Amino acid sequence: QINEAEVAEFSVPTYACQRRTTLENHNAVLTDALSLLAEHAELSDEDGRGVAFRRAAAVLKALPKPVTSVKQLRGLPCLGDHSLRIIKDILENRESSEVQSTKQSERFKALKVLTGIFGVGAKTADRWIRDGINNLQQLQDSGQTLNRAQQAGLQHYDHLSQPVTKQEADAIGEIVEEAVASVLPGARITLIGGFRRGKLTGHDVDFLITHPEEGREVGLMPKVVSWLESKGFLLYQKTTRNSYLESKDGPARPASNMDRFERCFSIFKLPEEEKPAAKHPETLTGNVEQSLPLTSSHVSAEGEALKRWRAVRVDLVVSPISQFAFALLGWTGSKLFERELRRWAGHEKAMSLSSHALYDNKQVETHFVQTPSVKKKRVSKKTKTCSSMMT
Ligand code: DCP
Ligand code: MG
Repeated sequence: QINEAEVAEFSVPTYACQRRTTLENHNAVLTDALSLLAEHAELSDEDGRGVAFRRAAAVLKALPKPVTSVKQLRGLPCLGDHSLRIIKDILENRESSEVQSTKQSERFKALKVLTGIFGVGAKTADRWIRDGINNLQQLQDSGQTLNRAQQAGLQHYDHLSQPVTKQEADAIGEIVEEAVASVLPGARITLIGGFRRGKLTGHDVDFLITHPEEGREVGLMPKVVSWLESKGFLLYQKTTRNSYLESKDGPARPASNMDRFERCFSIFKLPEEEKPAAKHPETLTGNVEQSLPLTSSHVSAEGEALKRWRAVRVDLVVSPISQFAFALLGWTGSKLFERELRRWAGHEKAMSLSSHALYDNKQVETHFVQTPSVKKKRVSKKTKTCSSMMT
């Protein structure tokens, strides 16, 4: 019999948002394995399993040193039987057969390549795989109809599958800053997403834009986009407008975790500094632009100056200043941290958190009205802006 006190080596709070978050991961081998299974579950429409693996990985990431035995994990939260089995396998046999077979499965490889195309989600990839499409070449040969996003995603696949560096994110930040300052002096931009958490690379660059005067941000995005387009910085863009106040279920209760800010999904054409033979790693599947170097170039009519550039995914979000704190919090991530923060707010504090506001559920309840036919929750005007409730 093992003495519990002896083996309870680590203490980790239940919710990921209650843990000190660090970029230093002492258990990368284990968390990579669990993250791979999470990714596989997410791509297979098994979100529940996906979250379970993500939570288990997050617990291991929070540990101050490498785990050497499953006994050390006794009493830790979020480690289900399945995750523990994987961990045990790796600790005892150096690898997990389930992880290995998942990684090597043709279906997983195909899902990864196809969903790696900007604009392609798990459902579309699954449909294509059922039609016998497993890679980019087969997709191109198939004559499948692609939407505008997917066409751009396929065209710039090689660039977009390379991680974006902090240096590139900063260079894009300067361009966005200039765009925003030109169309609305006084407007502010903030780097959000993974780079705000201190990550050194990311799959895209995210920016939050606001103006210190409420309302001045209205109509800003189309102007920023026009400016960027006029200077040739955009290879693709799609803007979705702000639908927060017009949503039918009221501003307090977004139907999904997706926020309703005005947002621009784009692919930037980032000019690269001219330096001799910038070396990039080989691409994994690079079927489309195989003959092209990673950095594309234009030769002018005179055949001089090579203008090198690279495609980068950039997300722009505009928030009114009254919701800025919530937008900043909601867009800093990670996705699991945000999910856990909302869960903690709801379960432990009886509050509803979104990227727009924080509501005290008890106070909101008092404003609910009940219509005769259906029980419909409505929020009175009084509770619409609740920045003051943020404690
Ligand atoms: N986010 C969210 N809900 C959305 C969109 C984003 O909660 N509908 C949050 C969580 C993310 C952050 O915004 O952390 C940015 O989204 P990304 O997908 O860009 O994720 P990261 O920036 O964290 O990672 P990466 O480095 O891969 O870009
Ligand atoms: Mg990001």
